[in-house]
Amino acid sequence: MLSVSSCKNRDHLREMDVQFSKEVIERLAAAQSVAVLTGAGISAESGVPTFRGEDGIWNKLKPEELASMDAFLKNPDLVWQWYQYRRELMNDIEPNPGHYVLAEMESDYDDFTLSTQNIDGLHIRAKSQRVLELHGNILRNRCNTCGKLTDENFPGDNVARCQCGGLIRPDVVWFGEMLPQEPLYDSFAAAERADVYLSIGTSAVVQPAASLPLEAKHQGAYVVEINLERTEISAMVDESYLGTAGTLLPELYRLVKEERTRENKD
Ligand code: BJW
Ligand code: ZN
Repeated sequence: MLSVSSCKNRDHLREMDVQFSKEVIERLAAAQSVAVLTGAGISAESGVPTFRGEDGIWNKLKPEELASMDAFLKNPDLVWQWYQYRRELMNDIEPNPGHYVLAEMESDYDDFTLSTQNIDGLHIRAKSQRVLELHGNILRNRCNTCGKLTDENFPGDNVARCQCGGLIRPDVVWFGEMLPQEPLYDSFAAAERADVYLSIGTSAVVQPAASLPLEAKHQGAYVVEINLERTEISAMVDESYLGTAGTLLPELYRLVKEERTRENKD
């Protein structure tokens, strides 16, 4: 069993040795408002490749050549094929314990907000009721001309066309594009009122999502990061735990529930 120790601003180097601080457990047990930002790392254990880092897909491919409007207009079929390939990769994936524990937390807290940069829909499949998808969803498409959204699946390697004649594109947010207004607004509002903010499996380099944990910190939240490695924000958060989200997050929440039970008995 993991033991509890009080430690701040400390990286925990080996997952099996991770000791969650008394402070994070107590703060989560007492929190009225909790907000979370997830990134590709939380889905890595489900088999979805991350973008950056050791096994990141962008070690081999340049993002601006595929995830931008310029790229799409220059070579729509190539960009379409890239997304068809990634949709295929996602056919057989399932949520993992990291996704499931966030759905459980949502039902335990009165004020809980889950913002994700992921486009894989795994939080929804893990039964999180309200997921603020900041970068869209790869399972949806929309017309590049009239904007019509569709869940229709368009097979094939050539970009599909809308009834209006426009090109069909995945409903994801590319570089240089605005994030959807309402989820973005709600994410910042949640960061501002959070007692505890969790940043899980994100390299925290892509704006504006990467500003959420720091905004939370600025507004007084206790900010905790879980990631395989140190990130851009590790030095600025209250605690940074190194390890896999699918193991550490359920373990952390198990300790929080234990703490609640203890408090109720006292
Ligand atoms: C584990 C793990 C395990 C692994 N457990 N952990 C300079 C300053 C500020 C901003 C900019 C700037 N220059 C340009 C910008 C703007 C730009 C930006 O931020 N660029 C930066 C890269 C510099 N941002 C934008 O363009 C955004 N729009 C915008 O700003 O609009 C306003 C505007 C408009 C016009 C002009 C100017 C301003 C839009 C950003 C859209 C991002 N879209 C993508 C692609 C989506 C579609 C697709 O999938 O193809 O979204 S980019 C890609 O990165 C994807 C992700 O959601 C996003 C974030 O990545 P994430 O989730 O953090 O993944 P990774 O791979 O980076 O990290 C994974 C982490 O997990 C790693 O740290 C691992 O260690 C860890 N990990 N396994 C725990 N098991
Ligand atoms: Zn159209």
